[in-house]
Amino acid sequence: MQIGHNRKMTGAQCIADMLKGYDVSHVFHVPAVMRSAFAEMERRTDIKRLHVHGEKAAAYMADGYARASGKPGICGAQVIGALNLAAGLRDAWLAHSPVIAITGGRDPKTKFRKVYQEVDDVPAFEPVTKFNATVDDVARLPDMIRQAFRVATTGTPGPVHLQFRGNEGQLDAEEADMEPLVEPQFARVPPFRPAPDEASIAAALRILQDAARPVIVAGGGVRSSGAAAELVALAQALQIPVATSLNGKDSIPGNHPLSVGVAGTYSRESANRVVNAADLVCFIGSETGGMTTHFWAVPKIGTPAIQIDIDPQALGRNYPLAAAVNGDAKVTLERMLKLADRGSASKRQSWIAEAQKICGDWRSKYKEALTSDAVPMRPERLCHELSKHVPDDAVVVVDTGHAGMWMGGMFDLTSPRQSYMRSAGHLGWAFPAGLGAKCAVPERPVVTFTGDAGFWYHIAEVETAARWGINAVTVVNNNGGGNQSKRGFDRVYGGKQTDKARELWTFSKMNFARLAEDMGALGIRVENASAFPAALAQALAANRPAVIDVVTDIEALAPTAVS
Ligand SMILES: Cc1ncc(C[n+]2csc(CCOP(=O)(O)OP(=O)(O)O)c2C)c(N)n1
Ligand SMILES: [Mg+2]
Repeated sequence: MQIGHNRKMTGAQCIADMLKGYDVSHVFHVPAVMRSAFAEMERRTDIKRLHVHGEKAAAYMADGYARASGKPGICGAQVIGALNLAAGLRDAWLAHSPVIAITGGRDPKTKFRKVYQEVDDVPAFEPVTKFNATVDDVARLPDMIRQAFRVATTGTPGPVHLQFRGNEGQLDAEEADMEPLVEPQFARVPPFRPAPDEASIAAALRILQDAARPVIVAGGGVRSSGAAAELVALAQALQIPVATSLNGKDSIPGNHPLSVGVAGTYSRESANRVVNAADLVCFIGSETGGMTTHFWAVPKIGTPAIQIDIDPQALGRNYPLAAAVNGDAKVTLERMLKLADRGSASKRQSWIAEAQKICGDWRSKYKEALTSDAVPMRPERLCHELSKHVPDDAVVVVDTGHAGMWMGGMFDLTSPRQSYMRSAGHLGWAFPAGLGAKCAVPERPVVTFTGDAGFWYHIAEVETAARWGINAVTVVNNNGGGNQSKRGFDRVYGGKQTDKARELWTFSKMNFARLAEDMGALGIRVENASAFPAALAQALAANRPAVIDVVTDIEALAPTAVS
């Protein structure tokens, strides 16, 4: 398309052409918003317009789509659903996921007249967006849509909100002279790969190579930069153990000899032990936030540190730095690899042996639980079965709470082609996010892991998955309650929970396989560990969405972090 070729068109035509131009394949929404634009999308494009059951689920689907593909995920709601949608952006905000939310909003003609369903929604989007704006004139659609994609994808990615005038965004039905120009560069993360200055790279490399016991902590910035291969290559060249954050778990396969596991709070003991035994920590694409550092105890503040990040404001936020490198993770690691002194690796032989012994000790400690035949099943065994049987090009999507703890700690990725995406804290995120991921990468298997409390949140979307043929596999760790809460209630009830206490965190026993079948999905109930591999194979081969309902032990508690 050429610049300066305005022509008369409707907002709806402009939106449809631009979203197509940005390579958007799906839009997730609850009616009614952008009705005209959705009709134009049907006429002018092959964009799928998924009508779903709730705005929060729509936002989570867009988020899962974005994290699986790197392309902004688009979701929408009319004015009355706007805050439900805003609530769903909270995880995308915490996880730095590029989601673009479009809502209907106030019309100057009816403002302040107690018009039906209206409040001023814009302020509520402020804490969960990088850019939060109104489009009041149809002629502004082209530049505002471009700005939305630009902001969502650049620097540290994140959500954007555009409110279109009219409770249903009816501004899209108006006409103006417009040019639906797109900038394909901003259709996907990362649009730029800023290279750090050479002096900062040299300083960081010198410190890393001098260290006898360094460790790398790789975060979500490695996954959004697509820098996993470069990270593993540098770790190998210099012989440095790699821990990851939960968000960066797919930076290195769990079965790699240099992988020590996920560090922090929802973590694996070996990772925390290695990080705390290190004499230098190199953070790459990590916020150094509370979860990754177990609230700044892993590593302890004062441990010598270096940091690489695309966001200069992240550098040194929590750990004073011996060297700070500002740039894209992939180009930085490529450059470091080129300059690396491989001869320096030999002095780390004993450190690598120590790290591997710590990992071996972890495996021995948990071997019994990971291979347990107990009925009801142990969640550790379920994670172990997933490590063994998830396909090597799968996208693994994981909820928070115990789901995050079990899978963060006990599950291993076994191939660099696998992806791992996790809830940044919101229970119920994973199931719809897994559906969004499947929309983004339909050719790849998607396996979601959630607890039963997590699954209940958006269970209606099983019907959406069946209606749209979104053939993701959802594994429900079904223990009949939100048992991550058990410890806390044990504490307030002095260690002796009564039946009344259990009312606070347990549910009725449910057969999710049967519910799933009723909604058009394949449902499989697993009550015995030995039945799981065949169930997973059947679910992956089914030509419809599948729910594997795994009955697990309500007394099983995930190990807490060591520091
Ligand atoms: C939106 C939201 N509300 C509440 C919580 C607190 N929370 C964390 S885990 C959990 C219970 C999880 O239950 P379930 O998904 O069944 O997993 P389980 O602990 O039983 O394995 C709750 C309520 C949260 N993380 N997010
Ligand atoms: Mg549960």
